[in-house]
Amino acid sequence: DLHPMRALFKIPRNPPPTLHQPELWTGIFNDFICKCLIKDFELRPNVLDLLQHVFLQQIRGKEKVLQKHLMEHIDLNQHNMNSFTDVEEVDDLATLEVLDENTVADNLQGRYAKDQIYTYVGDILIAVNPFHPMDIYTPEHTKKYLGAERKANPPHIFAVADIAYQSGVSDSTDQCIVISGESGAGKTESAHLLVQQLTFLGKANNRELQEKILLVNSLVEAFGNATTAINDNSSRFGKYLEMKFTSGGTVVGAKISEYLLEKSRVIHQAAGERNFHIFYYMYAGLAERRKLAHYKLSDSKTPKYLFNEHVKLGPDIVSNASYKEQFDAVEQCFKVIGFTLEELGSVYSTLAAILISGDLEFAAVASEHQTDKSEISNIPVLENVASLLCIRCDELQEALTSHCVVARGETIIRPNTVEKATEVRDAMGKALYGRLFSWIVNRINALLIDPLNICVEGDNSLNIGILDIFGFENFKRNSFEQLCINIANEQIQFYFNQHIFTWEQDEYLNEEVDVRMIEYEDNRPLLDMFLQKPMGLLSLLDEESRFPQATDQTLVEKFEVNLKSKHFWRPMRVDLGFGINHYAGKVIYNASGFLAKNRDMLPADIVLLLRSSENLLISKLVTHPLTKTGYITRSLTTFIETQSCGDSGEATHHPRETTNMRTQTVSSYFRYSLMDLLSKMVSGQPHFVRCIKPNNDRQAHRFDQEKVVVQLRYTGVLETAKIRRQGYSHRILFANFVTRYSILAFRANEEPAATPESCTAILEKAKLENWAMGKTKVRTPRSNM
Ligand code: AOV
Ligand code: MG
Repeated sequence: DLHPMRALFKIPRNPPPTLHQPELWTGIFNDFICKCLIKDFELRPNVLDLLQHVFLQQIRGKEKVLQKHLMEHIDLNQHNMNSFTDVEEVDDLATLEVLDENTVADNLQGRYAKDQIYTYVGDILIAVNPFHPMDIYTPEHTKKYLGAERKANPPHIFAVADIAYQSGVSDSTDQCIVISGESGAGKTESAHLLVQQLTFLGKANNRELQEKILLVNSLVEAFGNATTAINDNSSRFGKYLEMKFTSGGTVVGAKISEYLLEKSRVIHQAAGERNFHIFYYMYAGLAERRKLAHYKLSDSKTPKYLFNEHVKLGPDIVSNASYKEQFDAVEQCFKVIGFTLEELGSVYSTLAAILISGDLEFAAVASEHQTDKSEISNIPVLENVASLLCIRCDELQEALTSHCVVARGETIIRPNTVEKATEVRDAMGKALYGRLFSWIVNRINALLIDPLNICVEGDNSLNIGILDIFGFENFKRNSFEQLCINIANEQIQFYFNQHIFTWEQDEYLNEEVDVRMIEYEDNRPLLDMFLQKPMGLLSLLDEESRFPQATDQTLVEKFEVNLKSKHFWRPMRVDLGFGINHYAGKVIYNASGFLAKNRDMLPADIVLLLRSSENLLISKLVTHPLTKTGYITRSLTTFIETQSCGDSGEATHHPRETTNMRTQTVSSYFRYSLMDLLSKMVSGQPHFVRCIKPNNDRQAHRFDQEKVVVQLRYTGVLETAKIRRQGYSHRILFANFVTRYSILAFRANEEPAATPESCTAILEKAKLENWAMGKTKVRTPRSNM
């Protein structure tokens, strides 16, 4: 029964051709290929090969083989038939007749009302946050989008996973999916869905591995996400998850890179915000298991680091059922991924030590000679911390309340004031947490980078990376963390622009194709203002951080004198305030604490003490040069030498370790991270997902047009639609075009040269119009033209 084939190839019913009529079949085949061309229905090369093979077989009269192949083909590609039915135009904004802000917003709103949260702009996916659970991520959907033609199904995040996977496998090139959008827009959820679909696509032979990969996100997010004023599950770090596949497309492992965890959250949370999830999960989980005491925690007195005076977050932590469940889930993730019970115990001890250290109190010791000495006023707390960290109590006290200075070869011990001791305490908490986080990530990587050693050396393995960072933020009060987060977003936007506009239009010029250039908002001047050396904002911050006498006030003044940019301004009546006109809007920052946060000092006394810990994990945290932690002993100058803008090769190397005790500043580490990230993104073929937040109240079914229009504007969606509509993006190298479509104008056994002439012959034979011939590529018309 050739019925499905009949529909696909439009085989006449009356009279039906028999398998003995080769000319008739060739005609049908040609029509089919032609239609593919016109409909912009990309035949994947392997499918085309198969088809050609099938027809060649047929022409030679091998009917049985033909029939088998055809049936197989059709079996695999049932969905292809849909692509010949008319597709709703609104699925792709680039196909809109009228392209302006309102039409685009109306279109998205109309779709949103019908719960169609996904829309394409050419090859880019727009995802509007539904703010309610959707039933479009079921196993049925997973299957529906498997190897499906883009137009066969409504736009979907699974389709993005599929195209990345298919092009990765067929072209043997690394792929990179870049997810962007402001805080709470849905980036992290999208990243989860992509991993889910990619794991399915890359069917591991090993179920266990599949399960592990699916758990990675949940585990790192328990440690790296927190409730903020904008998002209850806000990412407080940047995450690049690379899934590794064999050249044949089987998933064999995963690797995470983390960027710039917001460590300051450990010791302080802004109004209405919380500490990292894991602390609450653990607290509630241990309480339920009656194990709080084992970790020196008390259920009657919540640790200060957990208790936010702005929110009523007291006793409910212990009884919170969801926290308890989450704790079980996190522990399960740890176990499945392969952490040992001993490691788990060490992780909990470290977390408990951090929490309890926040309750250490200092009092000034007044003596005749020195009035700036301090001592710990709650020794039982000190004992608990020391016991959890497996270090000596008296040594901890000493490291907190005094510090060593080496002068003329002599070591002198100087006391710490109460203020200084408190700083050291907080610095220790932040450092321990930051390093614990990096250790967990590194450990996951060790367990998950091709654990079965499937990709032997020399195998062209394939990476698909998913970038999910912290989104653009604008709070009532914005500090150093928001500045870093927003610069990172600025960088991603720049990369998007480069890819979509600059490189695209350069290609027009190179190909000498005459098209109208699209104007877009270039945020390069802004990025330069931040990153340039030596007069960019980050360089100025570093310079000021090196002066012991500098204050946050002198820092802001330095900015004001040196930053000659219309994007920088000083607001009236805001002490220590400065404003930046970001691509995504104006933000006023408060420079209070900038210098201290940037210096991010961890006294050597604390490092040496922790190194002596009998807890292997603790001593490892401060001994090993963990990648990406960026505090230990890296020389700033070595570090800066490794950063030549645009030199992606260099940027991936970590700065050399030196014995220099000078600590690296956060901003220089941040700059390095950005370069590292960029080099990763540039090395793969990018796919973009742009998340849009439909309202500020996290409400389902509410579409605030104004809010959406602002996002569409700053992300350049309209311009993207315009450039995609020009259609030159659908272009094929001469060689590929000739291989794919030669059958239309040449005989099967002919091998026409990959020249414009051959392409022209094919296009003319197919009776196509609106095509354009470049110098190396041919632009084919799209169905919407
Ligand atoms: P973000 O990653 O973009 O913010 P999230 O991915 O955490 O944003 O999304 C915020 C919330 O929106 C989630 O917790 C869900 O409640 C909801 N949400 C998002 N996408 C979906 C979806 N596809 N289906 C259902 N609900 C969704 V930040 O990390 O703050 O920048 O730093
Ligand atoms: Mg997130």
